[in-house]
This record gives sequence, structure tokens and C-alpha cells, in this order.
Amino acid sequence: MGLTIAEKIIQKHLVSGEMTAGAEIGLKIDQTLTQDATGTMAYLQFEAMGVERVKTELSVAYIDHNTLQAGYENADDHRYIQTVTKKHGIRFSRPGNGICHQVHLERFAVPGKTLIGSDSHTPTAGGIGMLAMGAGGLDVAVAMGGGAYFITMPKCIRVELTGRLRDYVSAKDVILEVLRRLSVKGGVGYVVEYGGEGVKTLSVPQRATITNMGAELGATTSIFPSDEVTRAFLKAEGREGDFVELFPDADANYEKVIKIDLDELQPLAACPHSPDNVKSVKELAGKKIDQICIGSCTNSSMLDMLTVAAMLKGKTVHPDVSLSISPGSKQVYTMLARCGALADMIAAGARILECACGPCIGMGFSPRSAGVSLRTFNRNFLARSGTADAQVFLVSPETAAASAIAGVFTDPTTLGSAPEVRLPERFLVDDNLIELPVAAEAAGSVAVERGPNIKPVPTQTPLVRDLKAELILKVGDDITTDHIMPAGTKVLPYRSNVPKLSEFCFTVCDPTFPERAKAAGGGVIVGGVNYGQGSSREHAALVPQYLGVKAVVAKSFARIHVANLINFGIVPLTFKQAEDYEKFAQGDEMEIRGLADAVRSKTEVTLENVTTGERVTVELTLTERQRGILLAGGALNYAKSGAEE
Ligand code: MIC
Ligand code: SF4
Repeated sequence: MGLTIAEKIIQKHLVSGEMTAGAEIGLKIDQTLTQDATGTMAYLQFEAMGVERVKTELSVAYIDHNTLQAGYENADDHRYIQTVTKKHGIRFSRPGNGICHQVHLERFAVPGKTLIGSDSHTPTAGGIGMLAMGAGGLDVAVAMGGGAYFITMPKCIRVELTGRLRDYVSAKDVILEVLRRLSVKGGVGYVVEYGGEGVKTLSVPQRATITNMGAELGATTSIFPSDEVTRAFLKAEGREGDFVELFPDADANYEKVIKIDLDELQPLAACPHSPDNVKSVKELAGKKIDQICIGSCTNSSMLDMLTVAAMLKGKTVHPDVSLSISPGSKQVYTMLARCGALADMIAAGARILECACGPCIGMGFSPRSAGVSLRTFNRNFLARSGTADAQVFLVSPETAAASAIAGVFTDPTTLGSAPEVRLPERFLVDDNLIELPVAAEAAGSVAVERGPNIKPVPTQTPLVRDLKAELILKVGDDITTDHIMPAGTKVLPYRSNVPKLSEFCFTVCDPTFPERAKAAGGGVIVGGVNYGQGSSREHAALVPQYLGVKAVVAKSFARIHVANLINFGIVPLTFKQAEDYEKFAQGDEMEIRGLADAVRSKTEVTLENVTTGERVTVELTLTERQRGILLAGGALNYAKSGAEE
């Protein structure tokens, strides 16, 4: 039988396991990326592994998340990353160079290669035909050291695109439609592959918008073919030599096929507080808006920016609306400035921000209380904007620009025909903000600078034989990593300071959690379906581990988060019967006799609620490697014990 695009890339990179859906496979990783909010921890772990030089073809460290520097902390982290990368063979993308995914797509992504990044939106590079996946920082550190990246062999969903997008309908509307149909858990265990005649009508940045937000489906990754459009994009970036053609075989096997006629799509919006809570903009038309933010790794390409500038040209942003625009990269920003489009944005009243994540991760621009904010971003999780009672809607740049002028939700297709936007044939290429590492022989001369904010990685202790602990928190379905380990201005500066970070753990759900967890000496967490969706931040496992959490029992888990839990020695257990979730209440005493034995060799174990006397069966879905990691108390201990090459 023929192969899908993903299967072709996997086959070429397979270092262990068999390509049967559901089996664990190990992949050789060609490229890695980190950003600063996860990178500090990833490099501390890389250093702890004792590898002198990265073994990948290319590794890049970006500074894009923690760019609001209200104290010394973020700047300390930046300097640490700058020096540690110089020493160990990693390129350093300076603050000001742009958002990791946008810059990587422009300058480094290569069709047919593998990439992992310590950021869940790494699949952005799937827009160029790369197998690009989000991972925890520790997994990225291991890949930099030449180790394999382990995933569950995914199944494939094919999204068949026909037709062509109408004026003012956007790539963002395509992915919102996919989210509407599949939900935030619909992609778990799958690669989402795009195909069909409609693909040819989409440029690489449009494709990248779609694969970027595919992260919100819970998918392993999303990918487009590499075709003549891909070649043209690489040529515009002066990298035509990186082009390879990549299509699925005609008889490739897809588990599901979804059909989308681009002609029939209309502008859509994801309503609070989930990216799959999708309605048409028409239904929301007329609703008052307080704030609009355009940018993020989803919608900050030259195409998006030129479209917005053309729509704002000669107009004024509505007096009740505050509009921010953050171009995605220095390349985009400079081209906008040179062609005059930036002036059109400024003249209309847009507040131009630096090319970084900014408001997307709550770094400034929080909406007013109970404010309505329209954002071209990919996540509208509760409190992520920094304002707990804000109503955040996710929309296309076209809907955002139309609404910014009107002051109310506006369906852009009601504006007639769209202004013509042409991308330059050649992009402005200047990698002057990418620092190269020193040669291996000179590595000894580089001193790694660690500011006082950088605390050592907490140590890991081997798994307990029997578990007896309190149920310290019970939460519902679709708990995100923004619930577990929030971000934003107050918290992000402490990503390399776990003791301080722990004061914010789960505070979105329960402000007393950190104190209670400490007082109880740790415990167990119970969750619903899709526990840990969203970000790749390993801090959502590392910090609970630091607070003494030994196990999470849930109805199901999100892919990256469950890998992070295992890496940090927290046992993920799944209710055999989903309704057993009801048999537990916060404060109950829990017991698992022979937990370590079960982790060593069993697929089921009994969980007892000592308080009520109820006993239920929970499942352990673990590979041999994962069992070893959990028994050692975490992946760092496991690696040190020599169990992994
Ligand atoms: C996000 O969008 O949530 C982030 C911030 O980019 C995260 C990474 C992080 O928490 O540092 C992600 O998506 O993985
Ligand atoms: Fe940055 Fe937002 Fe993209 Fe995360 S989703 S990488 S915070 S722009």
C-alpha cells in the first residue's frame, strides 16, 4: 500500500519501532528550535546531559516570548541562552528578529525533514512540507544531543480542499472550520494532511496558518504537500536549493477524509474560551468590541500584514477600539516599512508592537475588565489574555481589520471586493540578527552567564513503591496547560526559577492550590478528558512534580503533556470506566498498593478511595521506555542511569 506524506518522512527517519498505528516509534530529528519561555529550562537540561556539541543538522534558539522586561529576570534568561547556545553549536535568533515559527518558516524549514520545537506551534513548518512537532524542553534537549524523539505512530486524517477562497475569506477560516468539525480533541493520535486541488491556491504562509493552528486539534502535527508553490516561496527566500517535491502516494491510506470546499467557506470566529467553539462572524455581527490584536505565529506573515494595511489605508480605527499589530518577523517588519504599508497602519491609529508573541501570551495588552477582544491568534483559553473575565474571540486578519474600523463585529465579505495584495517576488533576506555559534575548538573560551534568576533544575527521586496520598485537586474536561501553569507578565519571568513559579501553579482553578499542595506534601490530581491540552510547556509537569504530585488520574490526556508528565516522573493513569471519575472528591485519601510494580509490568492497577472505600481500575498505557523513565523518577535520572543512549 502507498504512503501518506507523513509516513514517507517517518519511514526515512525511523530509528526504532514499527510503523503500525499506536506503536511507539523513535525518530531521528534533523532540526530543533526553542523559544525563551521554554528554552532556558531546555538548555539547563541539555547542560545536565553533559553533551558538548549539538548533533542535529541545525538547532536554533529564538527570543520572542519574554520580551517585556519589567525586571532583570527575562534579560538574565536571554543572556544565558545567548551564551549557552554559542558554546554548544546552536544558532541564536536575537530579540527583535521575530516569532520563532515565522522566522523558522522563512529562513530554515525544509520540506521532507524533521523538526521538533519546545513550543506546541512548531507544526507551523508543516506548511512547507516538514514533519514538525511540538515537544517538551527535555525531549528537545535529548534530540539536540542526538537522541531519538519518541512518539506514538499516528494515523492520518486527510483534509481534501477544493475550490478557491473567496474575497475576504482567509486561511484562518479554513482551520476554524476544521476545528468546528473535529474539536480540540479530534486530532489526538493523528497527523492531519491537506490535499486536493484547492491546495494549489494557497501560498506557503496561508498553509502555515492552517498547520500552526492544527495544534489546537491535539494532533501530532499537520502537513501540506511540497509543490511548485513551496518552490516559489523558497525561491523568494533565496533558498530554492532546499526544495524537494513531496506528495502522498495515490493509494495512500487515510483513516478519515474531511472535505472542505473553499468557495463555500465564510468568515468564522472561535468564541470564548475554546478554539473549537466556532460560530460564523455573520451570527456575531454588530457585537461591540473593545480591543483587537493582530499578529502571533498564526497570522503575522507579509501576506496577512499587507492585507490588513490595505484595509486600514485612509481609514481611522474606531474610537472605542484599541488595535495592536505585531508583525511576525524582522523580515516582514522591514518590508512593511519599506513599502509604506506600515505608515498606513500607523496613520489609521494602530498601536504597533515589536515582532514577538506579545499579547498572545499575555505579555501586555490585556483587555479591560469584561472587555471583548478580537485576536488573530490561536488560543483563547480562560485568563490567557491577562484579564480573567475578558471575552476573547479568534478571527482572521480580514475580520479583525474590518471590525477595527467599524467598532463592532463585522463580516468582511459584506465590504465588496477585497483590495489586491501582491507579495514581492523576492523577500528581503538579511540574517544579521542570527548569531552563529563558535567553532567546537573555541567552545572552551565561551563563559556561560547565569543571572540570579536562574535556579538549578530540581532533582528527581525514584518512584514510590506504594502510593498513599491525598486527592489535592479535582478538575473537569479540557484542562489546558494555561490552567496548570499560567503564563503572562507576572509568571513568565520565572520560567527558570521553579520554586518561585510553583506559587502560580493551578491558581487559575484554585488560588489556594500551591499552599495546599505544599501543606499536604504533594498528592494526586484527578482530571477529565483531554487533560493538559495546549502548550508544550514542561513546566506544567515539572512544577507539579516539584510540589510533590505523584500521579494524575484522568479520563484521557493530551499528547505532549502526557509525555511531559512521564519525563518528570508523574504517573499518568486513565480511568478504565469514565464514570469512575465521579467516585472521587477533593480531599479524599487515595491508595495504590504496588504502584511501582504496576509501572514496571502491568497495564492495570487498583486505585482505592480510602475515604469512601470505593475501588476502581485505572489503566497504565506505557511503553517499556516510559516504564523505565517513571521508575527512575524522571527522564533526567533515566538518562543518567545510562538506560538511554
Ligand atoms: C503558547 O502559545 O502557549 C506558548 C507560550 O507558545 C507555549 C510554550 C510556552 O508555554 O512557553 C506553547 O504553545 O507550547
Ligand atoms: Fe508565541 Fe502565541 Fe505563537 Fe505561542 S501561540 S508561539 S505565544 S505567538
